Amino acid sequence: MSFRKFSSDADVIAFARQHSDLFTADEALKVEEIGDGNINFVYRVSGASASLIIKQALPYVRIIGEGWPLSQDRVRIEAEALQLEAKYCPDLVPRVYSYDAEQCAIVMEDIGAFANLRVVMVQRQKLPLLAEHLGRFLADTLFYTSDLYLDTYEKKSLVKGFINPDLCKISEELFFWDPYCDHERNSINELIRADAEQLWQDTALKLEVARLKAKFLNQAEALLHGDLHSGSVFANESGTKIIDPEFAYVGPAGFDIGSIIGNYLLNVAGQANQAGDHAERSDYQQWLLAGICTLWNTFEQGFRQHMQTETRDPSLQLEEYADWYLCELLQDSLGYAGTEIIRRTIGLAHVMDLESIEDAERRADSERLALKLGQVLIKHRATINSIDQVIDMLRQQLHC
Ligand code: SR1
Ligand code: MG
Repeated sequence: MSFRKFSSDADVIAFARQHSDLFTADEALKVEEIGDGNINFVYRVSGASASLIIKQALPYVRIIGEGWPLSQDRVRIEAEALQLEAKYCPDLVPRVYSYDAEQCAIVMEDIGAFANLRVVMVQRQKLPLLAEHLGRFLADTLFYTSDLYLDTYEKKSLVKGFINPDLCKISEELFFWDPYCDHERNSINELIRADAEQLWQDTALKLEVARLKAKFLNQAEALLHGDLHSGSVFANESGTKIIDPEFAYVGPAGFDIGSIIGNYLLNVAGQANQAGDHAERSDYQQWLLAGICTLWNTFEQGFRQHMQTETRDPSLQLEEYADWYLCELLQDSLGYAGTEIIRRTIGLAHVMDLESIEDAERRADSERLALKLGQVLIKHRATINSIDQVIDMLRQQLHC
């Protein structure tokens, strides 16, 4: 039998029954297609006693169609990445019940009790454990998949298992190429076109973006989630689930940290002009900045602790090396945060944090602020040695 897109609810239900033992034989099941991402189809199958999620990868990008073919190996990569992440932080990822290579589908835990972080942030909800959870996820997944923990053979085998050229190509182009020229894939609010054109002339910026891209292409440092934006995080008051690691590959650790910090800052930029009470929006911006600080501090503490107690290679055990490594990683993370912010503002794939601002002039103001934050992070990252300096620099830009 060869690959076939699910063609009906009955088809999806039969697959769910075949690949899990959650449901009783006589239980009536219903199916909803709940995918709102750019790339795949996602179904929720639910009955009276239980529910689960099925994600199917078609041989093309969902929002574009057959004109943008995409390897279905991404679904194997996602299933394996989720299973590996679950080894180190089982509470922070959905459980994989089953992976069917032929149907290019993963059957996994329904995380319907959690809300999409992008929506949470647009609605200005404060989740007390979010930043710590994200910091811990990053410390554990990035450390335990790096040469700081794995031996030579384990690490090389990890690199080999996560060769992900189609998905890497998307990021290589959408992060580091399109937004820095007049590319046909870009989507630019006419009101900020002049700002985009100015950015395209900024050679100092483009040099820094080229350096970040070179690391993305060459630095096989740790297994990345690869697409750690707010839409890949589901959270509530007591828990956090990180989903969708189909872009996983072994790359520079700062890319994941920067992607999520960039998404915090996209919301900060959006809050400047969202509808609603000014004091409430400013207070939420402060909460987001404090969250970035907590996220990094949790990450740094966890990662440093792992280095001190679990790095076996004596040549990497020096405390001064840990200091240097973490400072370099902070600077990389800021650079990648900047590229995420810029590509979400003038590139192909935009975000609700900015798009939901109805008034076009106000949206343009937030987009300009986002471009400014992105550029400052990319260009000034080398002057930064601590997260407190980052927050000071951001406050200066935000006048808050
Ligand atoms: C065509 S894919 C556009 C974006 O959606 C994914 O979630 C990734 O972020 C990608 O860059
Ligand atoms: Mg995704």
